[in-house]
Amino acid sequence: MKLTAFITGATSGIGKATAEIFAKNNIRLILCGRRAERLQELKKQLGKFTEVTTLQFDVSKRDEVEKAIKSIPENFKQIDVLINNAGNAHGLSAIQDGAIDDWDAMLDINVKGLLYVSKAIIPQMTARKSGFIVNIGSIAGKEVYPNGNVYCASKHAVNALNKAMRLDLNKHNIRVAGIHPGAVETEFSDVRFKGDTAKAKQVYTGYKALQANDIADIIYFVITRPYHVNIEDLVVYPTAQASATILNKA
Ligand code: NDP
Ligand code: 8X3
Repeated sequence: MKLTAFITGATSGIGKATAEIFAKNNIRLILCGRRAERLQELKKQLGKFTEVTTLQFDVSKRDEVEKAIKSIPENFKQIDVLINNAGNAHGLSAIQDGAIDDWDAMLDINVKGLLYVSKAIIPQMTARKSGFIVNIGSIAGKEVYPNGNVYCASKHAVNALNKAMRLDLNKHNIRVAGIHPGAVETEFSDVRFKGDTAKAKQVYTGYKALQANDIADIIYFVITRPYHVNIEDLVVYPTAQASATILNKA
């Protein structure tokens, strides 16, 4: 049976790489993000491999989420796999120096956005007694590092929600998995440092960071196990990284 996957944050990085590997393996795709041009380009590229539809919305805007999900075309409506991936860090500073707008963005997008999307999709999974939810957390959800404060809090919340979903959806036969990467070379640091590309580049220099397709491969592996197998929690580091703060840089 052909699977249908709903991927948030598909316009860049881990979400985009996941869309690519899913498309090449004939998974039907609902691709989401705010950047319309990128969504159109993905539809054009990945449409060569599978059926693709796109939804442009901001996960942190509850009305937009509900409206977008209601507008899914009929032949994409049965969602087998939800990849809760959209998210970013905004800023990196001590708690006393943090910008409240950045805090709002991280909690609204990384936590409430994940909840809004999940709330709109879970009922069809419980009704069918089948489905797979993959939550993209972070090592920032497993430990707290200096200046990471609110981003770490948002990813600790994702970690907690991943566990909560496992518990609450267990009796509905729904699989739930959390994947928690260390440093992945994507647009993540450009966003965190608000377009300061030199600073962003620095994050990934002196060692081989994970690449988006390293995580996408793992997501694909996780969702393609036999239905009775649920990989609940994976922490994935680059070899050069031992914790959020220990990096073996040249
Ligand atoms: P990118 O910045 O490359 O991608 C982020 C994606 O999230 C984009 O597609 C962006 O799309 C989407 N997004 C961001 N804000 C919103 C929003 N308000 N509404 C809808 N979509 C949004 O980063 P990554 O691929 O690295 O990040 C993906 C996930 O992985 C995030 O949850 C991140 O926290 C997590 N992660 C990343 C790590 C890293 O080192 N890179 C490590 C651990 C976890 P658009 O702008 O078009 O809306
Ligand atoms: C991204 C990894 O270490 O910058 O979640 O928080 S880190």
